[in-house]
Amino acid sequence: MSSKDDPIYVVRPNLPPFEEFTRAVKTAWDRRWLTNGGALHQELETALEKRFGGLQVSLFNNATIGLMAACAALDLKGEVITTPFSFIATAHSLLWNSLTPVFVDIDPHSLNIDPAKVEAAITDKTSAIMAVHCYGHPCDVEAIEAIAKKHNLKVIYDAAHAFDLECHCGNILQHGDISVLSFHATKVFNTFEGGAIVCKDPALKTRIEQFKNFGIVDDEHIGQTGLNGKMSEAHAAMGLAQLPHMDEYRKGRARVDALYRCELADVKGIKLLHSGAKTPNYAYFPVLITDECPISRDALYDLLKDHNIIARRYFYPLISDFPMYQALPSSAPDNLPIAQKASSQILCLPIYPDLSEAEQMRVINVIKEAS
Ligand code: T4K
Repeated sequence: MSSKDDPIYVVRPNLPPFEEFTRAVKTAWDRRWLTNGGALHQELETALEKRFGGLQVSLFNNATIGLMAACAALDLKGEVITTPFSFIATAHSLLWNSLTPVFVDIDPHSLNIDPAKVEAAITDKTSAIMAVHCYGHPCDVEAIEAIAKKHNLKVIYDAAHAFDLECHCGNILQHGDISVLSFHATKVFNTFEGGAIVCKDPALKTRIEQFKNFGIVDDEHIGQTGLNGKMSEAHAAMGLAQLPHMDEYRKGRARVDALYRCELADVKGIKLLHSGAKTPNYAYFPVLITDECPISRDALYDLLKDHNIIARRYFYPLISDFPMYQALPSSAPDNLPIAQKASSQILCLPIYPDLSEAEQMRVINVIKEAS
């Protein structure tokens, strides 16, 4: 039973019944097989491949290492066009591969990378586009793919927010050369920490599998400067225990999404965003606190905190404003006016499957009273 003063966080991890997790993990105990591609790892990988309609899945210990592996597996060089409006891991994966991020502005409605700006930023050094389905709102995949095809570029989707997300042509993960999912505790599907690379090409999956296992080809050969990106059996057990509950989790988040939309639709200065997905995953509930709102975004964020409601400003500051990116020519604020504005107005409200109506009304009432 929660009290009226208990903290309400932006997200809380989905948790299956504890015994379902321990039952799964006990099988690894009994086998004394804890990591390095064990039976649970294999079972989760196969279950996800089936769920994703036959795409190739390679499990990882988190999405950040997955993004780094994706760049290495595609042998990217030079510049990669990307969005400044994301979690820092998106761009860090490029720096770790000695690639230069080239930031382009975002679309004001989806807050995803704007394909029209992508084309203008292509140079003879560009090797790829790294786009993000921010908040589980699909990118304009067709436009991105047309540009990539025309200019012979690779496409990586940072799909950290995009588990169980369908655009009008089906599973969003079928697009691009590679998509990278996050299974972090705060994500729609979690394995405590974890992630996966999804691709179509079995040969590419083989390179990725070797990369995540130190680059080992066989017991006498190392093919690449790989990393340790493996998912353990305990993490895979958590994933297997979560999978049967995904529909109920989605329904819970859809209920929360619907109540916000109903209660906040007419609140002055609160702009609701729309996912544009055929089947949304309701991963986040972002709103923009616009200039018409009587209270600023930061004042509302602080006010919610005073009520023990821990909303988050995903994504403020912009990646391009952090020290290791600031000096890049593409980081200049006048190159990114829409992203700058969105970053100053964004607020992600609490959403998770078991957020109760009473808890959610606490959030809504603070916003309504302030607006
Ligand atoms: N690309 C994108 C677009 C991403 O958003 C992310 C990660 C990545 C790549 C990289 O994925 P991973 O390498 O992590 O797989 C969180 C997450 O740590 C991060 O995974 C996520 N994006 C990012 C958007 O959010 P923080 O620093 O905001 O997390 P934290 O610890 O403040 O947690 C948020 C709230 O969740 C807390 O206020 C309370 C609640 N919480 C958190 C944890 C960890 C719980 O209730 N239980 C928990 O166990 O980064």
